[in-house]
Amino acid sequence: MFDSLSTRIQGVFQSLRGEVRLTEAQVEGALGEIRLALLEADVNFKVVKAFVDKVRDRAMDQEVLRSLTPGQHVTKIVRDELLALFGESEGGLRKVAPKPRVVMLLGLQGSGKTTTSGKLALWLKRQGRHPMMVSTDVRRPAAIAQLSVLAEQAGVRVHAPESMDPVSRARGALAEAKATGLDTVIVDTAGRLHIDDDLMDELQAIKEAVQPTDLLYVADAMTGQDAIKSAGEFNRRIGVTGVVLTKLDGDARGGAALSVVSVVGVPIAFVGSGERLEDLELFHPDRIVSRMLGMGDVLSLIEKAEQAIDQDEAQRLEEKLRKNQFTLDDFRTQLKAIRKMGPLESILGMIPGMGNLKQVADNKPDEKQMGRVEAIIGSMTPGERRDESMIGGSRRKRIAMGSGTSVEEVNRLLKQFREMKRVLQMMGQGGIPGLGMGKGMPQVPIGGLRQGSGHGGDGFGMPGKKRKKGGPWGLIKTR
Ligand SMILES: Nc1nc2c(ncn2[C@@H]2O[C@H](COP(=O)(O)OP(=O)(O)OP(=O)(O)O)[C@@H](O)[C@H]2O)c(=O)[nH]1
Ligand SMILES: [Mg+2]
Repeated sequence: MFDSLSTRIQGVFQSLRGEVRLTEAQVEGALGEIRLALLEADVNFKVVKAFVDKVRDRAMDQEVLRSLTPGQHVTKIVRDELLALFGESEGGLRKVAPKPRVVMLLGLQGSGKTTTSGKLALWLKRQGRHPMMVSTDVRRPAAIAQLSVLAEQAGVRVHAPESMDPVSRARGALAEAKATGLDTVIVDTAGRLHIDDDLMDELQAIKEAVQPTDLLYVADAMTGQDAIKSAGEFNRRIGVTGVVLTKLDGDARGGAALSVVSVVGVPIAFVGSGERLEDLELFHPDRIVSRMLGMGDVLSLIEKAEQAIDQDEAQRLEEKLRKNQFTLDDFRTQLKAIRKMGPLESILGMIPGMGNLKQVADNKPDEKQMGRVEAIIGSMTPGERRDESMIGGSRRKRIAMGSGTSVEEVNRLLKQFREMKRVLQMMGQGGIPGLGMGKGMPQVPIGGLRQGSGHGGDGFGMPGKKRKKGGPWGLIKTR
């Protein structure tokens, strides 16, 4: 999301940052480009106009223009105003709710309501809550089954009564949650291609019956301005407390996200960035804006790493690394952790300066090849994994056969593993420079992946010699 918008905005600022003095004409030129970039990203034109006017007002101030770092000043003003577009809210569900809390999802057909119900259930579970789900979509025969499958995947209970009346299904779920002590009821609802009175009446009736604290409008980001128009309509007729923007992994231009608060007047609660249950994130306006301005989304990255990496495991790995006892087994653990963090593309997008690098996209570590690396390590004996120096020619042949790879691949992996060990050793107390994280925190090597050139794009990607010390895939610290 926001890829081309980010590239353009960052381009504007790069040209400004070098300037010792800014003229009004320069600022006006930059604003013109930002205006175009926003319009091309499908941001509502009224929103764009108001935004540019506000930035202009603040940036044309003589104090800004004459300051020592006018470029930075203007960047900061744009950052503030972008944040204002997203509203004050930090996303998520309402802070206060009765128990059990009822969360109702609404929206047009195919926007992602049912998928988001499943994602939300898993998200809540990971927050230590005890959710249950219910489908009130009785028109589409497969809809109820779809929700049950998701509930099973998320490992949460689903209320599945005989009744085919949407209102009594929702009511029944609430009663069951009360009786069994579950703390959240997620109510999935039917969608329509277009807003119609029948649908609105049904939603209204469900709402009155179960009194949801959170009414989340689920909008497909790919449909841009249309999604927002209907959000406004749902808000007027039913009342909406937050928006979930889905399919941000697609080539949505992102304008919808930037317009929704101004146009509909409700904050973005969550964003969906994939089809898997894990692909739901709390909406953090400040992080998204930082990402857009090329400041990277380091916090999200750290959070993902924390979710994927077990703290004790991290300590253990760090200890081993220090003692130079890092083995192929540990390496495999890391690979698994990285894969748990989600699609590599979305991870790369969070690293400062990486999001827009064309060559990163082209050379990004290939998930398939990570699978091959895991297969190779899986075909080794425990002894071999502990001490790779014992893996001679015939063992390599056996491992290649066992993993369905080639001796060359095994050789390459071993060579890269040794190199990685050496580099990790060298980096020692490294960490990622410039992240402003204090010393003395445990460091988790989640490395093992390298983007860019150095080894001919083999995709196995170990931190190569050419990488700067402590690059993003080197050591990541956890809190
Ligand atoms: N890529 C991607 N696909 C998504 C996302 N969220 C949902 N989908 C896909 O969108 C399609 C529709 O999702 P559903 O959850 O069935 O949508 P719905 O709003 O419940 O649809 P109806 O019940 O028919 O109104 C499915 O194929 C989902 O896998 C997302 O964040 N990213
Ligand atoms: Mg559905």
